[in-house]
Amino acid sequence: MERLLVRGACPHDCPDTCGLVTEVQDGEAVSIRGDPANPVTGGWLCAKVRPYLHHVYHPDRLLYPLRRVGPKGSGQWQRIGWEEAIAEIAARWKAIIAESGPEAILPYFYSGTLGLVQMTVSSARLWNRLGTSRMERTICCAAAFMAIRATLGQCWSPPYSDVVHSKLVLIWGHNPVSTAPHFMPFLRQAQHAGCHVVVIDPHRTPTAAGADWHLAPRPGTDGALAMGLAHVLVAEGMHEPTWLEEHTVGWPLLRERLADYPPQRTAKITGVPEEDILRLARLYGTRRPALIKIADGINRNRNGGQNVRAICALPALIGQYGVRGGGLAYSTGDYGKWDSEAINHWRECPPPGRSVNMNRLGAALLGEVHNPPLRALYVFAANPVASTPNSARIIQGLLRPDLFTVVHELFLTDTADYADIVLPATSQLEQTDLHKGYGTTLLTYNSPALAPRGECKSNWEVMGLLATALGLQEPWLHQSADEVIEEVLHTSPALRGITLARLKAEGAVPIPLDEATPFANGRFPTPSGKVELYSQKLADQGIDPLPGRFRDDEDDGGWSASGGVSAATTAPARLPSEEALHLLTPAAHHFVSSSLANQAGLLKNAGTPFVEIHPDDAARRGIRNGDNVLVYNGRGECRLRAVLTEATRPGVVISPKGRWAKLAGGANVNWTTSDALADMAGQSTFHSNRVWLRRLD
Ligand SMILES: Nc1nc2c(c(=O)[nH]1)N[C@H]1C(S)=C(S)[C@@H](COP(=O)(O)OP(=O)(O)OC[C@H]3O[C@@H](n4cnc5c(=O)[nH]c(N)nc54)[C@H](O)[C@@H]3O)O[C@H]1N2
Ligand SMILES: Nc1nc2c(c(=O)[nH]1)N[C@H]1C(S)=C(S)[C@@H](COP(=O)(O)OP(=O)(O)OC[C@H]3O[C@@H](n4cnc5c(=O)[nH]c(N)nc54)[C@H](O)[C@@H]3O)O[C@H]1N2
Ligand code: SF4
Ligand SMILES: [Mo]
Repeated sequence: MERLLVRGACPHDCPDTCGLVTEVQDGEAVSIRGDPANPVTGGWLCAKVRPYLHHVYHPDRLLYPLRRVGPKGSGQWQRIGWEEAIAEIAARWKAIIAESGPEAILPYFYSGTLGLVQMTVSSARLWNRLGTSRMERTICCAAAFMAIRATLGQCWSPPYSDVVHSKLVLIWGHNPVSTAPHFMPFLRQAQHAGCHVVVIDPHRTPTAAGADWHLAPRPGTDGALAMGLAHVLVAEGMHEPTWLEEHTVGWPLLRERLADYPPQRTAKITGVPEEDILRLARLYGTRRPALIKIADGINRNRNGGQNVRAICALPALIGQYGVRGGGLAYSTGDYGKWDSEAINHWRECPPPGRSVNMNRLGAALLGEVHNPPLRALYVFAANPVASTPNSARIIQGLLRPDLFTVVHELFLTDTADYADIVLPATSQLEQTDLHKGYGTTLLTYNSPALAPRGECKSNWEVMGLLATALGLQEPWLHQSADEVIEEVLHTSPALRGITLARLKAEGAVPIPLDEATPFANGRFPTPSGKVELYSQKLADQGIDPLPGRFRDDEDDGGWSASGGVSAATTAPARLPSEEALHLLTPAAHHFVSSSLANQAGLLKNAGTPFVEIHPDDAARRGIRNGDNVLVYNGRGECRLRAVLTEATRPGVVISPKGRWAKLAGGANVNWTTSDALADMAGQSTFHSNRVWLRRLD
């Protein structure tokens, strides 16, 4: 009997990027566990990925290409061969390119895998070479990235383990118990050593429950809260004027704006009592090192960018950037950057195609994008019907008889249901890749542990087949996965000294960093070399160069959206806005977006799809604990079980993202979410969402 241990990397959209060790016997995976040699993974996997072999060997895995035979969305398929599938796609695309140009084709992808080969390069090279429309990757963290880069120059973050040096941690709009579990042991260690942990989140999450103090502001008001804290810091002389003078740009201007945020007014905007604002400011002004750890919850609303900008000002006010255990932790995404030319090969491609914002997929398919209209869609590593806002419009777009849709997937997802051709994808255990964590500073190689199941192929293999069928000979469209990795390592100055051989031998390899603590040398990679509280770069783009002025965050519930398509069939007519509730749809504990949300064991643990509602809000609507409720607005509706709890603020209801619509009565929360864009970077605004609730009999 042959027994092998194969090292890999978790491909999911999770900052931890765990190392995996798969035990393989006679070609079958028999166990999987966390790599004990990976310093972040520490030998354990989260609850979602521990049963990963059920995912790999799931009876519903797609194993062969399929062609639609019934009407779109009818679920009638015919098995076809790869040659036939690829020939048909190439023929359709060639005709579309000849008639309408390559921009009539849109690739749509996001976070099924975060690998260099199977995501980054697979979403670039072939599409660049063809000159198709480009997808703006804005569903998740675009506003936060733009805000942080504008302020600090780069998205750099300290390692998780540095939190043991913190004396105060503000976890702000982030739920690491679910979304960055390997941060938690370090946080607990810090708490044992006397670190004070404050969670700022409208929801009493498991992370909040384990903190010393939980503050629950109104959703979307974090920027005002940050301005209010800054106001108190200055009013009480707890700021660091010398540091501000030496290391920042725009402090006098920002200081003027703080006048708008005295505690009383801040309390009114945020719903946080005045005395709590004072207490938090005093805590932040006096307990150091003080770390602010944010994630993406706070950037998915209409003021997402400016909210993050305002929070970024706080560590500057008290001189905490560059201090071990202090500063800001968000993403390590800008460390160890891949060389862009190696990823894209732009120099050998036609001029880049136009951009299409991924959050506007439904609108784009329904005519917002024209000249030429979108005629072909190629979806891979994404499940937009379940995970992209305003799902009913997306489905309406996908039902267009003249749209040619290909979906490359492991499963027949809510999106694959509307494809013309479905292609079967390999799982992480069946493919080669390289992963750079966005919460860690490690590079982890993923060796394939198993032969592909059925006729599954990886994203990059399919790109090669399509290139051949389209007559594209460039060698960089036909490299093996290892050749892609070698090219990128070789050309990326930030990854000096890291070779494929080393990655294969060592598992997780640290990215070389100039400083152990970001900004320790006091220089910031902005145009001025300082923290840009005032950002000329933003001003040049027509964006307010200072934080502190926020848009009206009122979502109208989609009732009056121009061209709005409501799927709300059983809902009563529009209700008064006083009865609207603010719906937040954060991460589910047991799934990663909609990935893994078809695993029986995880579904059992997650329970019936639910919405948390404050008992006062429930009473006013005659809703009792356990009732089935209709959650609806002008965009659409879904059915959820009511959970009455004081874990949410009055006026705010909470239901996790990620459910497969077809396993949840035909719709999930994204039937209600808005496809309006935020104040920066075309960011999604999932959390600026007003809904109405009604008890179902
Ligand atoms: N288990 C699990 N892990 C995941 C994912 C998953 O789906 N499940 N998704 C992955 C992905 S794609 C991402 S981007 C990350 C996201 O990681 P996080 O950002 O940590 O996850 P979220 O749950 O989306 O948002 C965090 C918190 O923000 C809160 N929040 C929402 N709006 C506001 C607001 O206006 N102000 C404040 N202060 N808080 C607010 C929510 O209540 C939530 O508790 O997690 C990754 N990890
Ligand atoms: N309401 C609400 N919705 C949200 C959010 C929210 O906060 N609220 N958060 C948003 C965020 S942060 C994100 S990042 C997006 C994520 O949205 P998506 O990127 O669409 O992620 P998933 O829904 O997990 O879908 C990924 C799909 O990729 C498939 N897949 C996995 N690996 C591979 C592979 O190697 N090849 C191919 N071809 N397919 C693969 C999986 O089977 C899965 O169906 O969701 C967003 N949706
Ligand atoms: S989802 Fe995150 S915590 Fe879970 S195994 Fe993957 S990287 Fe680790
Ligand atoms: Mo995300």
